[in-house]
Amino acid sequence: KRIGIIGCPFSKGQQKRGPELAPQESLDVLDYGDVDIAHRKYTPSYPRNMRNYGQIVGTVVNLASKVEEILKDDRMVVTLGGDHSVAIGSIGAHLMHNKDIAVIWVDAHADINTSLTSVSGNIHGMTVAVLAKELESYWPQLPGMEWLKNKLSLKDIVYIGLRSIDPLEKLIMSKFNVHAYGMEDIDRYGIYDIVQNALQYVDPEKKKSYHVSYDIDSLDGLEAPSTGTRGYEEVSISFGITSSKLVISVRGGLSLREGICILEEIYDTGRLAAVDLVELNPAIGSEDDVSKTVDAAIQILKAACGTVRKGVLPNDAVIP
Ligand code: DIR
Ligand code: MN
Ligand code: MN
Ligand code: MN
Repeated sequence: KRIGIIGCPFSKGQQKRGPELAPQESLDVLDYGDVDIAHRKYTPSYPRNMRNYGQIVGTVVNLASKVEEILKDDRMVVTLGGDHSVAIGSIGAHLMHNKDIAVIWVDAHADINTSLTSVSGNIHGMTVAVLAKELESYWPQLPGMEWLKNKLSLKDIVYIGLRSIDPLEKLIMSKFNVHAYGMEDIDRYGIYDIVQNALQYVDPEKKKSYHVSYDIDSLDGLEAPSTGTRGYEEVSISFGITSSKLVISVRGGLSLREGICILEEIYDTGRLAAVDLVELNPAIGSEDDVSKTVDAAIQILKAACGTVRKGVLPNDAVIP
């Protein structure tokens, strides 16, 4: 298995890992370095309600050309974020390389807001909508995104692990019949069956090139505490005549084992071409929290690279 690894330390601090992803000698991992982060500020036609648009446009273009280079070298691409906006670049490049892709979006969130539906203005919550062919007419002009010619059809994406969706995101998903498995579906059917169903839905002919976009906040906060938005939710509480809004973290995310299972099963298809690992934020939490979260990310990436938990036989060895 040949792998190309690329760092895109956009906005949330740098995550550069490489050697620890090569647990088996059969792995050939090449580090393609880090993407240049753009510092372009204001563009005349800066779209409204899209924070840091100029930097994001500049960065994803740089990332896209690296990702294309790795795919051309016939390696599986591992993109280490960075926040989830980097998937505009990685998935955009995958689509340029091969139009026939299937995206498995593992996340607490759907990231399918447009600039007009987003409450936060954070572009990491808009990534899927930027990429989606069906949503093109719902956007204003997006200068600098013209390179994104082959868009993703919403039929070619499936979500796993959702637990925090904005009402207008839900409206978009139901209008376009976007296939999604929430935490309750995983409770009901178990992660193994959910993954098999997801793959059957998104790639019935078993020929697509898979792109897994893995947001670490899909994991429960106990497993991966160092991330920016662990499925945040606003609740109103009232005390007599006064009421106030409180932002709470939505508990009840994926276990690490469920996360590992998703990648193991997709690896088993033999067609996993690209993985993004995003939203790991070492600036959040204690040192312990950070190392726990990094460990979780590494286990997930190892599964994506074909690690078998019950072990593999060494080549031509005999028991001494
Ligand atoms: C919310 C939160 N839906 C937003 N989204 C994300 O800001 O659009 N948090 N992705 O990680
Ligand atoms: Mn996300
Ligand atoms: Mn998320
Ligand atoms: Mn398996």
